[in-house]
Amino acid sequence: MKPTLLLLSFLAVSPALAQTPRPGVNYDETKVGSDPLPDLKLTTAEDWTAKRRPEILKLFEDHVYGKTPAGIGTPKFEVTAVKKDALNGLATRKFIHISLPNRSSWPGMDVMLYLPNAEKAAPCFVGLSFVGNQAVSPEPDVPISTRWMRPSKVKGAVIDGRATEASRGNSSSRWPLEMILKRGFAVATCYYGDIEPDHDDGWKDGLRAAVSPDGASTVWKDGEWGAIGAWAWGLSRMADYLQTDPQIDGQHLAVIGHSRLGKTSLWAGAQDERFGFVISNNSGEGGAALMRRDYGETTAIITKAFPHWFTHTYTRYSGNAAACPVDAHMLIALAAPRPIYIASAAEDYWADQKGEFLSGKHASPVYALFGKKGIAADEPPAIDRPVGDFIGYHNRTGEHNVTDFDWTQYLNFASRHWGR
Ligand code: GTR
Repeated sequence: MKPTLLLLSFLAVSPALAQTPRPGVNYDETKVGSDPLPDLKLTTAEDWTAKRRPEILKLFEDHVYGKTPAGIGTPKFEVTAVKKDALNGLATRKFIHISLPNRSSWPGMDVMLYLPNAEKAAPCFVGLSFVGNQAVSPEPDVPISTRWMRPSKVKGAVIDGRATEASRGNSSSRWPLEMILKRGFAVATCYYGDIEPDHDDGWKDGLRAAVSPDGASTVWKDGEWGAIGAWAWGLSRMADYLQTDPQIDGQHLAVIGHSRLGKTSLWAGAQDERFGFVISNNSGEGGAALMRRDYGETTAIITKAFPHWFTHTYTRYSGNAAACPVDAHMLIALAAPRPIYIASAAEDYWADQKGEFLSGKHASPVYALFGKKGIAADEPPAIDRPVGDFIGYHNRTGEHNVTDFDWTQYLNFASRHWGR
């Protein structure tokens, strides 16, 4: 197959949607560039599974996220609390502490799990949060995270790097628990900072230092993992626990994440095929958006602002994305033939909505190898019009966020593919 040519724009961005330009950032569709995407080199489904998929996975390890080290250890699960009448009787709520007995310097992760109060084992959405369990849940008895946290937009919610009472429920609109539980799905979540605090030196207090032979003196080399890799590892440990819980249908786990945690969700889904459905909510650059398109955030911007998220090698592609042997369509393709959903938001130009659509579009030939339809349309759909079969896509009204509209599509997609 010939390398796919990036399509130059067919539609100029409508003036009504035009983004306030940031100096040095391109929002002009005619200037996105036309570098060809790396060739998927497709032959057969068998060849993809046995050869090409592992090759591409390794390219993402070497050039983008780094390799998850082997031999980290066997996690220990402690169910620390169970409440059978959570959310006014709708759900059972459990807290599970996941730790590594052989890595005692890592404080471990506190997972919050909501299960529908039903006889049948429930399929489960698995995702990390930005501000802790107390911010996800509307319930006042959820312990407040004691870990380091980034400053919050909500006044008083985080003081001196710690969450306060004012953080309670702040993220609950992003986690519509009732809606999800009423549809028969469970939700497992955990604060991402439990795994590694999200700042340049956060790794020193997180999993990566605990696992590295050089501890907090480690000098990270090309191909070694970054924070996204560590967070993705945490998602897989949540899957480990969920597969032991008889109230969970461990064959039906969906991994979900927003923004930097959407990048994380894609990387977790790429590495861990137990995630039978992968969801990227507004993941943008370094996630679902094609890096070869110069639109909104670029490799140059992200590697300067957040070098700790990625492997060191990735900085080579700053201002030079065309030299990177992978692009986002290959990351999406790593989910094949499992269902995957990519969501954009109409005001989230920074994440490059069209670049997110095109990664799904250009991953579709891999799904075709398996006799599955990805995205048939050549052009992004109208706002609020979901498209796609095994690769779903929508561009929702509004800004960079997770809303009920997004969740409705994920629930519908999961129900459709899982017959639930
Ligand atoms: C932005 C970053 C994006 C996205 C976002 C987020 O500042 O440039 O790539 O990850 O943060 O995670 O909220």
